[in-house]
Amino acid sequence: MEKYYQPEIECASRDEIVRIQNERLVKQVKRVWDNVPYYRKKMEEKGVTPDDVQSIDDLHKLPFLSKKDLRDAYPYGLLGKPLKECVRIQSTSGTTGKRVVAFYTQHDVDLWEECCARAIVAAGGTDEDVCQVSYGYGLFTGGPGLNGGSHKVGCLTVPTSSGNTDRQIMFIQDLSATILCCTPSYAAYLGERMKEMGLGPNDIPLKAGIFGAEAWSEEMRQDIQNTLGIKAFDIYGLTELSGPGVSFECSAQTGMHINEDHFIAEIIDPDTEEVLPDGAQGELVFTAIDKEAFPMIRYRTRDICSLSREKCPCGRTHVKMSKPKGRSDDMLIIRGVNVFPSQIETVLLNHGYAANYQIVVDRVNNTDTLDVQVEMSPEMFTDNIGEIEGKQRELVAGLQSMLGLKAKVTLVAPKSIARSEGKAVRVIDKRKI
Ligand code: DLL
Repeated sequence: MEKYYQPEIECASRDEIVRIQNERLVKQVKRVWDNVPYYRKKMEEKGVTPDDVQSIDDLHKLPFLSKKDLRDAYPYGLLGKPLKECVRIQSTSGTTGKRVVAFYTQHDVDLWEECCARAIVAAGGTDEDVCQVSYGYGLFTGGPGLNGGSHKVGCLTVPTSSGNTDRQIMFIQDLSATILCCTPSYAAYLGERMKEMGLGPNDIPLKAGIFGAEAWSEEMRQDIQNTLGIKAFDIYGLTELSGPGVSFECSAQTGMHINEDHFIAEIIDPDTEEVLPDGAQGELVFTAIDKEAFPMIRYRTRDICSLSREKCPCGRTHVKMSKPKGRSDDMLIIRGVNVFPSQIETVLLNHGYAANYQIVVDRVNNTDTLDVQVEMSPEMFTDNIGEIEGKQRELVAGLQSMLGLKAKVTLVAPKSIARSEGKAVRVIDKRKI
């Protein structure tokens, strides 16, 4: 039987969801107009006032916010509440430019943790469970978010944070952890390390994993499910909107329910900014209608996916987003062809490789080059050059048919590509250097 953390809202009728969204959106726009001069100026420039926004049908009139706005307004320019009322910050890793610093009131922390609790219950979690949180703790939102959600559900929470893989496996065994929360790449690495230690799925009590913070393919899901003997659930979120739990997967495992009582989702064409209909693929845009300290309106995530309102067998009524296939800023343009790392991952896993790979892009004599370095597993490892070349040719053909582009494939020795304890770094683009 499907369980819910907050059934009255997770399974609310469409009319009820729209009623909540209308009410909260109107209030939020007024609050932001009154308290956030940065966004008020953007509204004025677009000729919109709070009176123009009477319901969610008017959302399209409002200006977008982008990462650039966050940088320009850093650190306090988008605060929706006096600092005195804020109780926490979290921050992104800031690999591209300035870090994003997001602020939370206690209300914001509570709603964030509730979203994570919904995700844990959707993955089958109850107060009988032991939930090991192996996302990083600290400025990154993964650890604190799932930690808070786990408390709310009443699980025994094991805050291992990331890293120290042998100790992770020891705690899973000794404390009988039933739910594991970490990035999918770290889950895959835990599985690999278990194999090396001679442990199989029956040697650990895990039943479910809640994996997110990076794009991962269906093939990778199957791999992790088999190695760890669990059901693997996707969870999505971003620091700007609180962290993990903006959306989460249910037992159907066919997309993530967006917590629509807190976040209104739109899909836009990233070039024309036109709002696209359900089912169309485009950039995901969110409006946080209930957050106080960092009230993002029409925030452009750069994540590429589509929305579906098809009835879900789990009973939840909130709209579902497809697995993001990558970020529009992760998209590589190679000799004019759009390439997402997730497409390459699909080909590799379909050919029996694990998700240990690196994509190196360069420009030689004015032509882009795509070199995919893939690790052989210990079982397939060979030093027979002919055999290796045969395997490489197979992958070149597989990539050619998926991408419509010729890539170079280099098979490398087992364990030669660095493992990640958090978000995996898959792409090295030397063209920008
Ligand atoms: O990664 C929050 C999070 C923590 C989500 C733990 C899930 C689990 P940021 O560091 O701000 O926040 O990065 C946000 O990560 O815009 C996506 O590009 C990517 N992302 C997050 N979850 C997924 C997912 C956290 N399930 C950025 N699938 C987002 C694909 C994801 N990409």
